[in-house]
Amino acid sequence: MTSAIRRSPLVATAPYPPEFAELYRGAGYWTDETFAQFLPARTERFGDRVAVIGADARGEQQRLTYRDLDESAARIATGLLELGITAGDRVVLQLPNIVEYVEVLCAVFRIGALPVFALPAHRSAEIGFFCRFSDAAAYVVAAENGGFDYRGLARDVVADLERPPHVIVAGDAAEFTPLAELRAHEPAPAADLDSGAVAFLQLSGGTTGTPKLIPRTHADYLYSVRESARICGVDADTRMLVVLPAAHNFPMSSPGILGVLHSGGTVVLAPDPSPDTAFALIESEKVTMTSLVPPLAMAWLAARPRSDRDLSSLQVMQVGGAKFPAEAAKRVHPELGCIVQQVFGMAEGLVNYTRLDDDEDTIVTTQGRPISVHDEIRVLDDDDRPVAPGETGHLLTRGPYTIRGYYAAPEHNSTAFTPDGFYRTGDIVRVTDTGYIVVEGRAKDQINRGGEKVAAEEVENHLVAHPAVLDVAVVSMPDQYLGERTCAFVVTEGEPPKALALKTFLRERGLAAYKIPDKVQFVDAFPVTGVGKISRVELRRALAATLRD
Ligand code: AMP
Ligand code: DBH
Repeated sequence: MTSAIRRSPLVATAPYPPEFAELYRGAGYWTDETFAQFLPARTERFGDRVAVIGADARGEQQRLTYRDLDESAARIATGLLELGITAGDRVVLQLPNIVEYVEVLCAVFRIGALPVFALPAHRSAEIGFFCRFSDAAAYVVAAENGGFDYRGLARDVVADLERPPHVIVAGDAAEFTPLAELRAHEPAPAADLDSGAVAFLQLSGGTTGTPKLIPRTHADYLYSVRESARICGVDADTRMLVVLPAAHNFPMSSPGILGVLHSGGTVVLAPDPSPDTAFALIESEKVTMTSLVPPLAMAWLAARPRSDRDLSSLQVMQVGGAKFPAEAAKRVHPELGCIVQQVFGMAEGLVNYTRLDDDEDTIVTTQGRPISVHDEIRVLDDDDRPVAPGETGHLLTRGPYTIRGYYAAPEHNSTAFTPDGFYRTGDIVRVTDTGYIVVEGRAKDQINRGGEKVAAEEVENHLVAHPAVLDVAVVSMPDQYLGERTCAFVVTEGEPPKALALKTFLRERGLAAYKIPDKVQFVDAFPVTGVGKISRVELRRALAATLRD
């Protein structure tokens, strides 16, 4: 076992200014509740109700009541403390949609440690970065999932780190610490924490060379969770199917797993996102609600005529993460029999919902309106001047649950936020006369692959490490199914390598599969303007335009 290492404390960058903290507390938005006490408090109210249904790491089907979940979390909490992991330490969580995800999440919260939310798709490049950058004390994985062995990934990650984290494994742990061992303890009490403190680090889809981590506080996130649950009609009778990766901000908090647990409802974890699996679970567990990205919603629409499953319990299908075209949104109610709710959100904060009782036109053609009257929305032109009402421009926002800065990224923060604390979302929007937001495009250098975000610069940095590559620009290309896919324009030294060789190169560098370019296009040189020099931003735009023609 790794010896206990004292981890550096988390330096909370860019906290909310005191006058705003006072405003949000005064309005009752921010309370004293923390994620350490969240589950114990719900267990007092909802003890015998079923909290989570799903498979465990060994593929056994589990149904945990609130009391079961709280008991597991409390025992695992002691196990974590015994390993030397304490309040404020960072714990990289990389678990698929299994019940252990919710147990470990609640255990980490209970001791006041900070989850860092990795996705199952991440590989050594991302996980190594999260561990190093957050100085993680622990890294939690499932032994194996979807044909991939996460213990092998853990070996690669640990071998590369100066201060390796404890590796904790759900399922067969090999040489690492089994999660089962952590459970074999007496329950730990819930930590007493300040609700204004950072509760976890969430991931941003990012636009920069390295991923950005998002510090969210107990008070700000719980406010968004409570209000989301209210807006989306979540209550103790809600049975939510979690199809998207559970650690993603959307299925976690909009209103997601946390919104359901807040309300005493039941979370049903889908082991895979296929319509067959989802339809079977909707029928057998009488699911009332789910959240999807547009390509999955399209797949459900396409699969419905072939399925005789009873989906009549499903009341609400939320769709977000990328723009859901109106033509598709229109089909949901007639073909699936449920209300569609558009969700335009970001892990940095701001979340917009169409309301369940909005008229059809609003639901189908807009991406919703903000959670809070204190969500401040600015739509600005390229020179940071407000556009005329209803005109299209850059969306900036500030509010009671939107961060004021990324974790430990002062330089990036100086451009990603205005001096008065507005977050530059990079989204191009217009606001309707009823205050609803319509997403019209994007200014940031990101590819949105059906809800999976890829930062152009991150992929470019990996590609230029190839010895034959002189220069590279990664851009989006339109795609019927995903909305967008990734294309890398590459200038090489001498004879270009095979596209496949470049993709293999990226995979071997440990980049998540969804970031590997869908297409590699070799060019002799990049287009230049009359001045002979163009910025990378313009270059990406020029190249993307050639794919659209
Ligand atoms: P992230 O900052 O990585 O959490 O990703 C949030 C981004 O996803 C937003 O800034 C948008 O670019 C995009 N996004 C999320 N939901 C929607 C939606 N419903 N329509 C269009 N874009 C969306
Ligand atoms: O795409 C997102 O990041 C997102 C979408 C919908 C999100 O973070 C959210 C809702 O909370």
